[in-house]
Amino acid sequence: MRILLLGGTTEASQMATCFAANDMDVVFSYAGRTTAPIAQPLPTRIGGFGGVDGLATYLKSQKITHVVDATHPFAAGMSRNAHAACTNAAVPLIRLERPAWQVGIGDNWTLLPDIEAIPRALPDAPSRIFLAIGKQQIGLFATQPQHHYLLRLVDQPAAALPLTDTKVVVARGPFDVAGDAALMRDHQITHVVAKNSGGQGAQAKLEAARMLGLPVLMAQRPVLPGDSIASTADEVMGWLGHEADRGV
Ligand code: 3Y8
Ligand code: NAP
Repeated sequence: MRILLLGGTTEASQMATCFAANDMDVVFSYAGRTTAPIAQPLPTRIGGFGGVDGLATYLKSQKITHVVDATHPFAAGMSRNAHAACTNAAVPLIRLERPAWQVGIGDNWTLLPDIEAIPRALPDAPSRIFLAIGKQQIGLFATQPQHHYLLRLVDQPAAALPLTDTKVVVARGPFDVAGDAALMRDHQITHVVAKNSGGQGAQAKLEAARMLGLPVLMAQRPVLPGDSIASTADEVMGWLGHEADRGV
């Protein structure tokens, strides 16, 4: 059994620790989105595969027998490519995915179908927006230049940002409620923008928003293919054991 673990999330790091503890033959894969990703206890590759065909070629050349997709719920491109490549190559695939956040008492959420729908859901009047969605999609908000944007990014931006009135905070999660509440108060935030990532790493801003009585514009997750889904590392280990029993 030789496993490709598609990473980039807390769950992927937990899965990596489990695989390493069991001395399993695994390659960990990062997209290469950040300058200094967290080191993993497994042999690690960094960078794209070159689409579905590139991934299929990788599976064959590396003699991968199973793929665990532990990428982020919003990493739809990778998950869709993994499903297509594994289907073509008849390599078993499972997705390790954390449950979505559910709105709770005291939350003031507006649910949007995706990130693209959020800019036009913002108020017309100039406001102070906490954009905690990374850097890849902040350009969408250029259509709403009247606002001040607080951007939390993993790395200092290398190029000019597509927004004018911004304040950048460079920080890597997981975050805590007290820190996020202080950040929002210090920057007099009026609205929080988030994607329904689930998990603990990005949840603090939602609890801080509830504490401060701030509205949250929440993007729903993309729909992903595949019917083998696990929510814990143990479930993945069980699936692999079952696969091994099947002689796969
Ligand atoms: C490169 C690997 C681990 C994984 C830690 C998790 C938790 C901390 C919270 C906020 C939200 C956001 C963002 C976030 C969190 C964890 C997890 C998570 C959100 C690293 C990492 C990589 C990335 C990529 C990065 C994205 C961006 C998203 C920032 C490493 C640190 C906003 C998602 O600047 C960029 O281009 C950043 C891009 C994709 C979302 C986006 O669309 O911009 N993650 N994040 C992975 C790779 O190269 O394959 O550098 O160590 C991983 C983590 N980020 O092992 O403990 O599991 O979610 N990551 C979101 O959830 O909204 C921050 O600020 O409140
Ligand atoms: P994406 O849009 O779904 O993927 C775009 C392309 O990036 C993929 O087609 C693939 O390139 C490459 N890629 C993505 N994940 C990869 C991986 N683990 N290993 C190798 N190549 C990968 O991905 P994304 O949303 O930019 O996320 C990139 C990474 O950040 C993922 O590992 C994800 O888990 C992590 N992350 C994302 C978010 C988020 O909000 N999107 C949050 C936290 C962490 P090729 O087509 O060339 O193969």
